[in-house]
Amino acid sequence: MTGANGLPLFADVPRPAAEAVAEGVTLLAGFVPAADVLPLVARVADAAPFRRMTTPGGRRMSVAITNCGSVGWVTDRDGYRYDRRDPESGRPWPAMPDRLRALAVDAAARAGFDGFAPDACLINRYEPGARLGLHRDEDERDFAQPIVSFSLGLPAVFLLAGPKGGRSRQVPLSHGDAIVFGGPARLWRHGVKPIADGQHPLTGRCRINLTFRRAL
Ligand code: MD6
Ligand code: FE
Repeated sequence: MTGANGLPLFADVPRPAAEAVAEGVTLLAGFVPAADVLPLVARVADAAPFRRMTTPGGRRMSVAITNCGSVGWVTDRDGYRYDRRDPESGRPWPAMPDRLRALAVDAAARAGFDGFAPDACLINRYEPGARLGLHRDEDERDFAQPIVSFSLGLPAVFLLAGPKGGRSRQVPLSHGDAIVFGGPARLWRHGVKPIADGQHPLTGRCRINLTFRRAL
């Protein structure tokens, strides 16, 4: 069977192509199986609810976060760090579901990072207007390991500053997209523009982002 342009149509094309956004930044459009991932996020959030944490500067983040994995990323007046326990409950973070880990490892491998071994998954929840300022992810020990990012729900505009900073590129991220962020880009500054208002059939009025990291 052929499509309108005469090229073959494959009903079961396994997965989307990887697109190099920049050296070390790979976009896997439509990679994330939302129907599998969202229930796992809900289960994590039952055990460790989303909450807005305070930055070292004393501001409350507009983004609400939780974690799963053997460690979780936290922020408070003392700084940013990875912690084995949820500071709200004093309990260990929920374990990283095997299915999530496997998806993250697969995404990393598709972008050329074999052997990714995430021990932390930070889950961000954005309501309309929430944003993430330009930052570098530098609280991890091994910058040879990439970060794998899954986007679900409302769309976002990811801001990507190059190696020298300066004007950021804007990378649109849709429901189901994965980004692998590593190599030369691993320490580049990046952020998320304020989320536009909207409704998504699976998440409602929010965007969910999962970032898988090797922290320790
Ligand atoms: C977000 N992502 O998309 C925030 N960090 O909501 C990040 O801060 C991020 O997507 C490191 C690598 C990939 C990311
Ligand atoms: Fe980041």
